[in-house]
Amino acid sequence: MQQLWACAAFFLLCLVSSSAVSKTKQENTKGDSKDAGQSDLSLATEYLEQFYDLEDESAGRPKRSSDSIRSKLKEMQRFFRLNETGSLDNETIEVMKTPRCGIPDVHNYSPNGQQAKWHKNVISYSIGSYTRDLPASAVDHLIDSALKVWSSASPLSFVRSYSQNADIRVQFSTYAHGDFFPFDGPGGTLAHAYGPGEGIGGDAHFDDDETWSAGFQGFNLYLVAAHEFGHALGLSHSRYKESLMYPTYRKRNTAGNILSSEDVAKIQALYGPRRNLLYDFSGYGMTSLFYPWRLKFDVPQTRKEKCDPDLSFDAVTTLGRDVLLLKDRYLWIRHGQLPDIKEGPINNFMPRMYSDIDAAYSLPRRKFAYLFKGSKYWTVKGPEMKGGPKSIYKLGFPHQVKQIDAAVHINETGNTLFFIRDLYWSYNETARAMEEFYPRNITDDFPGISTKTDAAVEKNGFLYFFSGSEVYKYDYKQKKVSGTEKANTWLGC
Ligand SMILES: *[C@@H]1O[C@H](CO)[C@@H](O)[C@H](O)[C@H]1NC(C)=O
Ligand SMILES: *[C@@H]1O[C@H](CO)[C@@H](O)[C@H](O)[C@H]1NC(C)=O
Ligand SMILES: *[C@@H]1O[C@H](CO)[C@@H](O)[C@H](O)[C@H]1NC(C)=O
Ligand SMILES: *[C@@H]1O[C@H](CO)[C@@H](O)[C@H](O)[C@H]1NC(C)=O
Ligand SMILES: *[C@@H]1O[C@H](CO)[C@@H](O)[C@H](O)[C@H]1NC(C)=O
Ligand SMILES: [Ca+2]
Ligand SMILES: [Zn+2]
Ligand SMILES: [Zn+2]
Repeated sequence: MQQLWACAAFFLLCLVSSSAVSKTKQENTKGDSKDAGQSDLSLATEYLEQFYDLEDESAGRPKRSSDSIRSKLKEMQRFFRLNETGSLDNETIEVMKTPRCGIPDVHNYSPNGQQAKWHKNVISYSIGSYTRDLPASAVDHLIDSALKVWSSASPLSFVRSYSQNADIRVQFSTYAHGDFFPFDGPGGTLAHAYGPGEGIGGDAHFDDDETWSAGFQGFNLYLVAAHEFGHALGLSHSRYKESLMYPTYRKRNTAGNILSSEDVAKIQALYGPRRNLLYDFSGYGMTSLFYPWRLKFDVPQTRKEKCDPDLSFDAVTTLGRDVLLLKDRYLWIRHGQLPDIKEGPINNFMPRMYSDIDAAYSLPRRKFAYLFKGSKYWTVKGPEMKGGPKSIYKLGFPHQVKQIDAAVHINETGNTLFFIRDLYWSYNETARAMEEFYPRNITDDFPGISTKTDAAVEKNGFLYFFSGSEVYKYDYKQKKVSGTEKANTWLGC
């Protein structure tokens, strides 16, 4: 009887699935085939922008050529060992649709020509938030097991911490969660992690719109976490399908060893071979053996004291719901409500950007920020700079201008204001041209703003001018300063 039911159910399933197949086939032949081609093309360009550094077209300024798409496509096909056709064949589309890690395949973890690594062997980790899919104890266990994958192949060991300052902080989030990598709902990107470093360095984020499991349903948390921890320790993506560091997800047996010989070689190239702590004392300082925590202080302490009353900023901009604040080589990202702040050296968020940004602004309708340094500016979307630096003279500045003090986009007018000493320029983002009759005198148009401006940002209908450790809150409908505050209140101090 049970068997009969199974058969009946199976038969029904067959009917349903074959009708589903013929239905989609009909739709395909009936529907405009250009639509399918179009959606594949937009999938492909988004994919290449996210993982292969393809320049973003909607950044406006320079047009992207079909040649650059073709060459990026070939680069992607080379990475995945597909035929390098430079066209969107079925295998290529298939790979692009496979759920994967959010870290680019061309991500450069060695901005200084030196691969980032932890300069200590005992690394702390904390679990800041949990998924709804699994009991907390199961998450604890899977995270612990995923770290053991690496400690069993290297001299590293991992200790659980309950502090905000753990080296590797694990969190589950959906969509925008306070860094440059918003998640994308079910499928697509599963997780991402930052390479070794202060602040956000080493942290691993998991998309909680995925179904996480300890087995074969949805995505296996142990497998994905072990991959992400590879990034947290300094490894980049592998082209070898057998490697744990291969970018796309594949269901596989989790019982045995999940590292390929390449994964082992890469982790040992960074940290050396695994040592048996009980017996092998060779080449291992007695101090570090008996006081492993001492090694923690090998990491240079460059974190800014954010509640210093004299703290000032070089540049401030909103980006979606976030506020980015930059100072020297440090970046804070304030996500939504205080006190959710992510922080770290700029190049930990953006591998090719280092320090001393002069000004920054963002266009809310496009999801871009522009960062200015000297006579150059960069476009930022996601974790990557989009293309190389561009010249500010292309925006219409005269050559006497060598540096911009502050920039702010005014959402209501669609113009961006650039502040340079006691003058300001107005750039029309729709016309992509500097407005006529500028520059104008700042003090004439912004009464009360007379000192040099370090940074400016618009928020909730007010303009905020940062000058040293002071912030002037300017009401531009009333044309007057309506209050002042300390710059560090923007970091919740
Ligand atoms: C590559 O191209 C050859 C010949 O066109 C074809 O036989 C093969 O299946 C292709 N391989 C892949 C991975 O697309
Ligand atoms: C690619 O897929 C389409 C539809 O899925 C099919 O019609 C076509 O024959 C496939 N092409 C190749 C080269 O496999
Ligand atoms: C910008 O202005 C548009 C209308 O001009 C409005 O719909 C949108 O909410 C504003 N965005 C922000 C971030 O203020
Ligand atoms: C910006 O340029 C557009 C198109 O040329 C124009 O319609 C608009 O009025 C300009 N905006 C401002 C604030 O001048
Ligand atoms: C701007 O206005 C102030 C006050 O009126 C004046 O002292 C200053 O010289 C002006 N700057 C320029 C460049 O015109
Ligand atoms: Ca996702
Ligand atoms: Zn990855
Ligand atoms: Zn993230």
